[in-house]
Amino acid sequence: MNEFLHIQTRTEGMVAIIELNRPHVLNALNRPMVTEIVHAIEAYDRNDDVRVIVLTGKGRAFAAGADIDEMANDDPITLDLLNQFAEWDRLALIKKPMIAAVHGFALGGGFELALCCDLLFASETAEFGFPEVNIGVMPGAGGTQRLTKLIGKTKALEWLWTGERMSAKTAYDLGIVNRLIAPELLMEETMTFAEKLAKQPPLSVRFIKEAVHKAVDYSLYEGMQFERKNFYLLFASADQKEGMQAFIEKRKPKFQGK
Ligand code: CO8
Repeated sequence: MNEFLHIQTRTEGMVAIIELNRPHVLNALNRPMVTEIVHAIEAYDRNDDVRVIVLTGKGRAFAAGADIDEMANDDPITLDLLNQFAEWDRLALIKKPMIAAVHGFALGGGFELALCCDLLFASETAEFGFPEVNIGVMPGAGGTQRLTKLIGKTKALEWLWTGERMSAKTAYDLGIVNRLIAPELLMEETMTFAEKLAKQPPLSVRFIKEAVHKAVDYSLYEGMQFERKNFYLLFASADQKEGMQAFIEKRKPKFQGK
């Protein structure tokens, strides 16, 4: 039973929606909540029925960052022993597509959580940022790395140093956000996309994700070798046979995820 999340599946169980549910503190991420988020995502990653995972927030924020009340009196040794970021690291191993549907604030750890997702759909009124510098710290769950890889060193430094909030439009222009959506249509449009993605052949979707992630971390040559291996591997799947046969027979393919 989750204390800090509201969870449901839609589209015949193919799309899982994980809603952060601590709206009275703008979904500030305390440690048990992060554990719940990671466990819920991992469980859906293992569930054969689920093909796409959507993450969103209840109330007027996606998440306004790590819970400042919880960590205000921490010291470095406590933090090291807690080793809380080991849980965040596991999000990088999720194989299924994850979409963040962001409205309101996505700040600090909340922005980092959104950046752990593969795609980011934002309401036009969403606001992003890394305000950690304003409270004497810095991002700790991948923010400096993921933002820099997305928008480059000089722009990332400016946002990280000033701690200023970025409008959804700016985040879109910088290539952080995939789609800008009217607030009242955010979930509807996210679900339309998620349902479309859920009907794509799951193994292709998974291997494409893996290969694209390697492109971010590997040199072009290493990334290309990895991509090629996954391309060859897909020819062992029933969905490849079905997909190509359906093309030849001019009919719609039926994919089974095998
Ligand atoms: N932690 C704890 N409580 C919070 C947080 C937070 N991050 N953000 C908001 N709240 C609480 C407020 O204290 C307030 O509670 P109460 O009603 O009991 O006073 C309630 O949420 C509503 O907030 P506000 O009244 O402040 O609402 P406003 O609309 O006036 O302001 C803001 C909204 C601008 C978002 C403001 O709340 C704010 O600045 N929040 C803090 C943002 C921030 O600094 N985030 C970064 C935190 S540090 C971090 O994320 C480090 C990441 C490290 C790794 C992650 C590990 C999980």
